[in-house]
Amino acid sequence: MTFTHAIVKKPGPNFHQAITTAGLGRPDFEKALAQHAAYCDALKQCGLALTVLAADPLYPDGTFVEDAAIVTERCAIITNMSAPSRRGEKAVVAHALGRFRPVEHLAPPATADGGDVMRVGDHFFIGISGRTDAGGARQLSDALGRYGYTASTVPVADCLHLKTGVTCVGDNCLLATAEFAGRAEFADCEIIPATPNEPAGANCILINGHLLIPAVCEATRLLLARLGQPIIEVDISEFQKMDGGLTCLSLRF
Ligand code: CIR
Repeated sequence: MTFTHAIVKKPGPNFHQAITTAGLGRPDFEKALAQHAAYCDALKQCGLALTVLAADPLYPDGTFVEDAAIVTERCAIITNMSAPSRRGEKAVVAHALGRFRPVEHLAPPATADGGDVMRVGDHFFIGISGRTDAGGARQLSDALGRYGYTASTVPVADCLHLKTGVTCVGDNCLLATAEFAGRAEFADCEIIPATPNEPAGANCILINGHLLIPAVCEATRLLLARLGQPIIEVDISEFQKMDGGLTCLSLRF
């Protein structure tokens, strides 16, 4: 599918107060801003027009805008994030998406994060994780079904979100960490096992024939080079300190 737009949100000065389990230290705010700008440039290089939301000090995790919504050609579904500190992030995202798509909302107390939703063709895999519960997955699945898509669930145990460990890198082709590589749920997909010593490398984004991959994942770059698509490396070290990856920094549609 061809994407034309992306929504991003700048990190704010209190970005270091975002949720993290990474143990990689405090992010450097100036560096995060520069990396965010370079990430935006990479999206533009893939042909996307950007809506850039302002940072909001109320939400240190707000830059991880992907978690607030699922966007398809036909609809946007606003999620209900499980982390209490993130629940208020969705209002500004819903408002921005309302310019482009009919907007649906998940009803609490069910929870879901966009990072748990991976699209492959017209099918959506929904991770049941520490962030997305069965009720959230059911509501997402029902809403997607109303717009003509199919969905199924995948248990997530070892990572924050489904897409932390598996992402779509080509037509029906997944780059997957060991947790997901042999899973029956993905039996109909071609699987490229991710490089074990570069777990962050599994979180890539395919945009209009370009592959965005995290910087300093040399083995992953070599692995994906065989797909023959242009590869753009983006350094997101400051976002990785707050458990973020490439996908979570934008909503693409
Ligand atoms: C969080 O824990 O919610 C954020 N610090 C990181 C969210 C990353 N989102 C994603 O991978 N989709």
